[in-house]
Amino acid sequence: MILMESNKLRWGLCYAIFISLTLSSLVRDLGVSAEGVNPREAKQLRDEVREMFYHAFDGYMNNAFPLDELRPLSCQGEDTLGGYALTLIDSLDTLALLGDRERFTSSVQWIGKNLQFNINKTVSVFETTIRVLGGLLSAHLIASDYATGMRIPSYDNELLVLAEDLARRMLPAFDTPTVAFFFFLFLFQITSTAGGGTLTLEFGVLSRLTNDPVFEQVAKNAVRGLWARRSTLDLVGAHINVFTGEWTQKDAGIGTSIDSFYEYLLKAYILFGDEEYLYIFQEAYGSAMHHLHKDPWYVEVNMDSGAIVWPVFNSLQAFWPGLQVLAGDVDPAIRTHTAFFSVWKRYGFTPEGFNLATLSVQYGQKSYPLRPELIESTYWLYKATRDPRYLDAGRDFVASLQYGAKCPCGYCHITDVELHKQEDHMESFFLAETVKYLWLLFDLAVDSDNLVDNGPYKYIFSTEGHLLPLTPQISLAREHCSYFGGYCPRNATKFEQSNDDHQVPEIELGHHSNIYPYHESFPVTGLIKGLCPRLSHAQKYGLSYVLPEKTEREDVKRPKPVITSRSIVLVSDQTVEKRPQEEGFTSESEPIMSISGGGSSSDQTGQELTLLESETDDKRVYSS
Ligand code: DMJ
Repeated sequence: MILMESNKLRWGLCYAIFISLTLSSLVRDLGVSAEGVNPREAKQLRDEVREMFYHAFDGYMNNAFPLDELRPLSCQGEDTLGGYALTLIDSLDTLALLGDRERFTSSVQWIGKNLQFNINKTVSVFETTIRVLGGLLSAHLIASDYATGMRIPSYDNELLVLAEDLARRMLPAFDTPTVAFFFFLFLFQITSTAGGGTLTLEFGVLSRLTNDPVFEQVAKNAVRGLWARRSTLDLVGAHINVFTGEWTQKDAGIGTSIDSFYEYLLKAYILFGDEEYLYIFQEAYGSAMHHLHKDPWYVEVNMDSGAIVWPVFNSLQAFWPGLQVLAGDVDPAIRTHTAFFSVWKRYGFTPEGFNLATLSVQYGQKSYPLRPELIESTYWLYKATRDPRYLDAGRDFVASLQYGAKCPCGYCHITDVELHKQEDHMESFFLAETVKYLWLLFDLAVDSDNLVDNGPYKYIFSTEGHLLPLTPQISLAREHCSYFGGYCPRNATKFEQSNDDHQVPEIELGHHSNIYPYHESFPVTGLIKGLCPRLSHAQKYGLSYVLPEKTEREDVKRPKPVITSRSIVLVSDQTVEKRPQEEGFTSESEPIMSISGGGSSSDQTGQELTLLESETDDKRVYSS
């Protein structure tokens, strides 16, 4: 047994050295750009991205609307979600961002008059929330507000009414016969962690706009339910059975099936000022950086043992550096972006999976379905650092899309990044996110004169790229740790302790006038617990979370809270816990690495829900 373990250890160490040597040369070889983008070229590129948007948007409107999505090769349409003119809804706030008052107005008016949800449909709760609900809410917030410069005079809350109607139809997905044990339910037994943990922004905004707390509550309980089932390593798995609470897929990672769970923890805190999300984010982020981060890459590990199961980069991981910028952890974000971008440079696109052991495209994961994540992170890093290398990366993205993906009526998925073969499909997120982040990147370099970077509010992007403003109606937070989230650079902060628990203490950011002026290597000093005044959530409220009952690992000797019937419990004695970052990270302390093949990299498996209109009363009947 001991011999086996030491053999494994030897192999693990060899493998680690191999990985670090080969990958660093890959990054070195492929991460360099030719001549930098100058201001004139940035303007041209911004205009080119605008044309890209209209090539695809007009292609959709002329050939597919009112169906959900465009088939850009054959110039036809298809219903892919629920038959709700999905691409139009997903495009609304991009139209507003581009300043296209005419098309924004006519689109909002068409949707207000024609869209209805009283049709029997089977839909994905996750996709419907992030694409349709999020699209309606962001457009409502723009169309109803003078300050955005895009207010529609005749607008009478039509999109908000639709959003509320849609969300109410989804509410039964959160009912559960085991409510005391588990706070949420989806009618399909298995949900991805991202599927259950990516509803808080849209449902929270809706609650604050309608003054009905139910939406916010159910979404928050879903997060609590997931977090309550975390492993002793503070990791969550990829899929969970919502009836039994058992993880059906125990691979923990930052990409496929989990990604936006992390994203929404931090963003929900920033948008709503709700410290519970920050507390969970800090725990989850700290653990991810400890167990999943193999600088500059991220791997998937078994959530219980921490052993590597997937040494694979998957394209959904590429949002992470952007999230790290939002959290104020910029240095590792820069390194990881360079690594991820090296994959793009190698193929001209990022494949869904890239094997870090063989340094080749992961079998069965060759496609690039026009995903935005790497571009999103590029925008955030440019915003944080103003390093021109990110504009150079932007130019590469444009070139790849123009030469490889452009097709007669829009932009095509790439089925194989090595062969650059096109497929007749264009996901709505191409217009909601991919083009939006590209345009924002170059606009930032030109004049930043847009709603997001120079608008009346600070905005949070939903995971679908929809703009959610920190207005007083939505955000209880004042200018607290917003753009530095839960990870504040210590020397850029000033804490004002307040006796009033409800008052959010203010933090002064080192670079206040512009959110992110030039990057000077943020001296990130570790997790700041709770609010920036260094009070942990637990210290402040005496709250902790139920953990699954299981034998504690020898090496995880953290005090566990008392279990009660609810997903939060009171604990009297809270000691400040030492986080993994503070403990230091050495490769010697890593678990033995193992490699396994096969598997899939599908996107979040949206739990499905059939919406049936009841004949007899106002109560809707839902079946899967
Ligand atoms: C989008 O629908 C969202 O960004 C989601 O969070 C992940 N998948 C796609 C983009 O790749």
